Amino acid sequence: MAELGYDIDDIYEQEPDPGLGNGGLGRLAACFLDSMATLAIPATGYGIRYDYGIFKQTIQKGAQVEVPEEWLTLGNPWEFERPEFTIKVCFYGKTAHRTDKQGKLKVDWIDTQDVLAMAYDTPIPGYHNGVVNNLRLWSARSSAEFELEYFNDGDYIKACEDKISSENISRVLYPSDTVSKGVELRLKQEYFFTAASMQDIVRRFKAHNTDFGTFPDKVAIQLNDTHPAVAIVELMRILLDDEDLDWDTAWDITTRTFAYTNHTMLPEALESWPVKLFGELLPRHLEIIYEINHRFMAEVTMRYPHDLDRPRRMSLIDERGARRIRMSHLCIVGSHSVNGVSRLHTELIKSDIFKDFYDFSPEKFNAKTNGITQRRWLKKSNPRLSALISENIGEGWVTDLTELKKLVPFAEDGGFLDKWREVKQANKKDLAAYIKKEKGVDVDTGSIFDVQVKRIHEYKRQLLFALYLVAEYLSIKHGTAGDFVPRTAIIAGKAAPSYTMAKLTIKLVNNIAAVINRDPAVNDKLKVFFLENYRVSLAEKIFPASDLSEQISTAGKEASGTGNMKFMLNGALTIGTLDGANIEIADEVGEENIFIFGKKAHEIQELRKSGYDPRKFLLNSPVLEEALRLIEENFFSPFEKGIFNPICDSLLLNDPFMVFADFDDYLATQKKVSAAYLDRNSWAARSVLNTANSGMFSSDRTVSEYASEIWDV
Ligand code: HTE
Repeated sequence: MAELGYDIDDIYEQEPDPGLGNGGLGRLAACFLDSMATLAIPATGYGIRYDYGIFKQTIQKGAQVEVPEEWLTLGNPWEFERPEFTIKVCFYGKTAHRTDKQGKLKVDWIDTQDVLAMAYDTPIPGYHNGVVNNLRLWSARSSAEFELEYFNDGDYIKACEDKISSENISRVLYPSDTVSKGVELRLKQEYFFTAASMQDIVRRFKAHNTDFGTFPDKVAIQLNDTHPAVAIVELMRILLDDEDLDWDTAWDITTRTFAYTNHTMLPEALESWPVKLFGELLPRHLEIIYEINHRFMAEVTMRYPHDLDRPRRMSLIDERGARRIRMSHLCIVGSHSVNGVSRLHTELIKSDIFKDFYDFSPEKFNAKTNGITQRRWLKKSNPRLSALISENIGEGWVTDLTELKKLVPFAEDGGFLDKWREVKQANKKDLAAYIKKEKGVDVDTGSIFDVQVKRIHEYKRQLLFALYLVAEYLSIKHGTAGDFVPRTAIIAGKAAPSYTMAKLTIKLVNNIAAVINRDPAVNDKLKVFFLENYRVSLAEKIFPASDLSEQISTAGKEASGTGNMKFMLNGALTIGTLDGANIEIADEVGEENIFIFGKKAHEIQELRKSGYDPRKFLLNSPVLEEALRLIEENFFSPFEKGIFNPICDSLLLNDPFMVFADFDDYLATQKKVSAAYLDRNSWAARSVLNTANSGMFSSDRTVSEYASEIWDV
């Protein structure tokens, strides 16, 4: 490359991220693909080949502006087009019932409008093991037959319009994380990739097998949340209508094939589709759902004959108001396994949102704590730390992360700790250079790099971090900060374009940053940066350079988190609530090496029940009171008076995420962090212990558990 006059690092920077997901859910799937290939598990990942993945975030006057990212326009060399695997997917139409020659009831789905699914394959190599798995993504193409009909009618323009609209199915990723938008195109996307994938799976099975009774022995399908839930119904349709099996046989095959992972309990994320919309788009599938529900309701009634409310609560159909199909209920009933993504999250789904189902079939429920791939999140993204680790304990950790335990004794080795700090320092210098390039501001690499990177959401409480930064700013201004330990606060993340409060949070952080970074009185002590367009390639620069990981969600809300694990692996210490996988991180690293604060999940529940009054907490916290007042009085918005009122009002009046309830404990814990950082050697030792104890958070461990406990592969 050098001979040709190219710098390989410039080339890397040109490479667009394939941003085909929103946040942790999609990234987890990517880590799983890496682990499945590395563990030599024969597996395929299925999804949509979006023309436009997650939008590119730009910041204008402190606010997020979304721009489409053209990741395919310069060509994508990592994929193979596979026109030979093009599949027809049907929509709309109606069902026709008849009796066949044997007198059996048969159903035909007729007068459909069809779209083609074109396969694009991206090879997923395992690590040094000769295994290559496949990620198969579907792209929508108009179907020739469907066009011809119109062309024959002589309506050329209508035919072209329909061609365009059918190809829109794979045009763009819906950009809200953990919020379900009930729009028809989204349901079309879900059925489109699901139906293509099911046909692909059945075709491959039939190439080598004739007896569908063995289907569950050959095939396991893991549903990544409810987005592909309709796959359960599609397999039933194939087995009943195409393969002529009877209901009980088809249902037994289906439930032994599917397993369901729930990734969140947030009510706004739980998918439900209006029966009317669903029935128009997929009339045959609605009939099958009714039959599944009919039989399931009979079972529930049989089990609890005197409990009239239970069938209503457990029904696949929500009958309150305009009827809707509950996709999570469909997944639970149609699967042999239901799992949560951390220990706490699993306990909560069993006792809360899915309690009735846990009572009904407790054997289905299990926990699979998330993990991350160390090949990307340490070996590739942090080459300096990787080299230091391998020099001392060998390279075994690359495929067995528990090997990192061998680092534990090094936490007491002064010479090693020096080298460990040099690595962190060099990584911080790299990130400082990036920030200087992006923002034009100098960064003190001796300061604590205090980082919160994730989607912007009220439950993740970026506002708690922002209020803390305002409070620190005030304490420096007042001269009450004592010997202040310098901090560089780094925040990044995308807001859903329609999520007003999240976008306003970005604006607030940027405005706070503008004031603080310009104020000479605090300059060598505190800096705040919002880094734009958070994505995997930016994350790879941030984790290796982080000292402190902010994992401050309202307890009970973050199902797991996976960023928390990436920080830990790279030697950052965590400040966090007892939420999601933070609890398991604390268990692994020991309470001396993590900064836990705030109300626990059950305390949050109790506070909610007894009536949370934010003002009570505000009255008892002069620091919080002053920080909030500064925002209210437009100190950070002198030219846009009142813009942050919605934030202040929400925190003050009815905040379901209880920011004020945890503020004082958070502030006190941040003071402990600063004090701890002053002792550079003991901080480095704790940093080593974080990396050393992160072994269980490898996605290799997670995937092995899925393989042996759910898939039996
Ligand atoms: C959880 C996160 C968890 C991650 O899955 C999440 N769930 C969703 N997105 C996430 O990042 C999600 C998105 C849309 C619909 C439903 C759920 O919030 C992987 O680490 O805590 O399990």
